[in-house]
Amino acid sequence: MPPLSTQHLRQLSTQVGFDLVGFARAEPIPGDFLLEWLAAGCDADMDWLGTRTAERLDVSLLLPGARTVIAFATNYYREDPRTEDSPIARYARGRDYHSTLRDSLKSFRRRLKEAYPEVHDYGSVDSGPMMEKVWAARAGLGYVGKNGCFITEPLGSWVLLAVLVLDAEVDAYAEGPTADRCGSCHLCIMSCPTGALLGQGRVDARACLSYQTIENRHAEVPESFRVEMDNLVFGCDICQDVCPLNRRPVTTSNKRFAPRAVAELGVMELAALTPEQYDQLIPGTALGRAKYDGLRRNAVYALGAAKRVEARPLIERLREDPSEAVRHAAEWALLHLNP
Ligand code: B12
Ligand code: SF4
Ligand code: SF4
Repeated sequence: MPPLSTQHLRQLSTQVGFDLVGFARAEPIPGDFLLEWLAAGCDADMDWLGTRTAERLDVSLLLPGARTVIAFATNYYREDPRTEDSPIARYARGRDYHSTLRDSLKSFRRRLKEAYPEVHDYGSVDSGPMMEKVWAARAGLGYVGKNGCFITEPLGSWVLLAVLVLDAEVDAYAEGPTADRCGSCHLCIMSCPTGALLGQGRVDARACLSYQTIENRHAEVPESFRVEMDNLVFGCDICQDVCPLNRRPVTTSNKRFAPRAVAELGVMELAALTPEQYDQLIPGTALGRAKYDGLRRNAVYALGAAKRVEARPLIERLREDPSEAVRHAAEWALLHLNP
């Protein structure tokens, strides 16, 4: 089969709503980045990251005869004065990005099938066994900054990634990551409140407040981290907010990223969320990953960390909450409110 035209694939990518697209040869990924990170325990308890490592490092195990990996990036930044102070990370304020990117990927695959019925593919958005930042780097969309995020020239790091493996060649491949623009800057490392950035883009998830507020919904958040959660309930954007390469964000026109009503709530309202409000506000967003009790636990920590004395009656009520995590958080927050 002759190589597929990257010009044509770029057109399809734009038609389905991706902002950036690039092409990499489907060569194995050197194991050291992932294996050393796992061996050091940086995955915390996200055990799924340590499974299927062979596939993560070699996409031909996911798609026999893999030749090309297409990497896509979608801008999610949206200026919105009503939600600028939201304690929810920017990427999670609108519709769940997984469904937004999956819908684009599905449309892309449909068009690909129509144009090239003999080509097979394997796609992934976030949860698949693929190292998306590595593929985005290889496909020439940008590079991994010291903040561990993937940084593009036109859109900074306010992008989400998706990848598609093909068993066909394309007519042009990227040369690899774009030039590292961090230089001697280390603002993100200095600003990370919990020391989770280890240098060279490595992130220790155990210390990252994104992990603690989203993935760690069972155990308590370590005490030394709780005090840093004063306006963080779901995810953390600190190391992106301080990055000079994010100083000129571009507002996306994709309405799916428009902040939803939940992003207008403050920490106090999130701590007081009722099950009915949860059912009304959360489905369709990414916030469901933290679950009802996880979100409220985080919000209660945040009230304690910010010493919000006006929240005392609410926190006292939450000491009797059916959720153990919320009760514990309330006990801690009350201690913290006391002078
Ligand atoms: C596990 C995970 C997390 C964990 C661990 C973070 C981490 N950096 O590993 C936690 C829960 C902490 C997390 C947090 C966040 N995440 Co996350 N996460 C992932 C996930 C599922 C896997 C990442 C992984 O494989 N890590 C293992 C390490 C070893 O690999 P790595 O991250 O790729 O980093 C190494 C390599 O890239 C290598 N490298 C760098 N350049 C190159 C070049 C080449 C050629 C090669 C070979 C290697 C190489 O060096 C890096 C350091 O060792 C990806 C989705 C996916 N399937 O890839 C999303 C993903 C990385 N997350 C994403 C987002 C949005 C976030 C948050 C911003 C959310 C938030 N606001 O709270 C934060 C950012 C935290 C941070 N500073 O990085 C986006 C990133 C978008 C972007 N622009 O970077 C992704 C890609 C999801 C998506 N589909 O868009 N996340
Ligand atoms: S997301 Fe927050 S806690 Fe995690 S590395 Fe960045 S600044 Fe640190
Ligand atoms: S803050 Fe500085 S060091 Fe960190 S990612 Fe941005 S440019 Fe690189």
